Amino acid sequence: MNLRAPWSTLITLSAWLGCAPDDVGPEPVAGEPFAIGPCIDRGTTAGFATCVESFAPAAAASFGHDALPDIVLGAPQPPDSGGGSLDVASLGCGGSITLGFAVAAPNGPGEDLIVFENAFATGDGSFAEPAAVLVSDDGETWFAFACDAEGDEAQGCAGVTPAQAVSGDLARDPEGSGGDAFDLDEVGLDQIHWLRLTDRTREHYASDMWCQGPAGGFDLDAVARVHDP
Ligand SMILES: [Ca+2]
Ligand SMILES: [Ca+2]
Repeated sequence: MNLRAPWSTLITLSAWLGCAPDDVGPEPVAGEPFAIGPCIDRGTTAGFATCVESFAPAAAASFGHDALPDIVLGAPQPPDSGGGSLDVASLGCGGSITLGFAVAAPNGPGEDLIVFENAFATGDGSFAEPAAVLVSDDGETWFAFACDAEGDEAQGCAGVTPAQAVSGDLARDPEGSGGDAFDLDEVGLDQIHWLRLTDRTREHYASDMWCQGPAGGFDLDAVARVHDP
């Protein structure tokens, strides 16, 4: 029967990426890590992260969690007006999420990855809820981009620059996408399959002011890969 072929393909791909079909569920529990899989190529979303490998939000955070994993996969969703997107999942202060790419994100010319949070413009910059970015090709050895979360501009962190993209194609072009872009040259990798974000909002503000409630900390919209393999 033809039914066997796609299922066996799914298992093979998922095992290779470390997201087994059995990883689906259970329902998110605030403050407890869990995995959502499998990490399959979702076709039209292949230029973006295609699975959530694990999620460990802060206990208070819950915004968008009922829509995981889809809410953080595929292209970013720009806001209708004013502030940042609400098509996000909040990590809470110190929370972490690990995303997978069924199709590797290669190190091409210039920037290679773009992280979209819902930062929005203010008088002299943006309202940022920064996160440190780590990447891995095999899911075991991780490389961190330098993130100066305690600095005024949170240089090198995600969650700093407002999104500008209004389409999936534009969201993969750092020239017009907005968001925060990262070049794999900085960590010396030829490609990656995994990207981890760890909230650093508490460190950025040196207080828990933006850690409270269901939408505290970094709010993840999407992660794009700039280049095709
Ligand atoms: Ca590059
Ligand atoms: Ca935010």
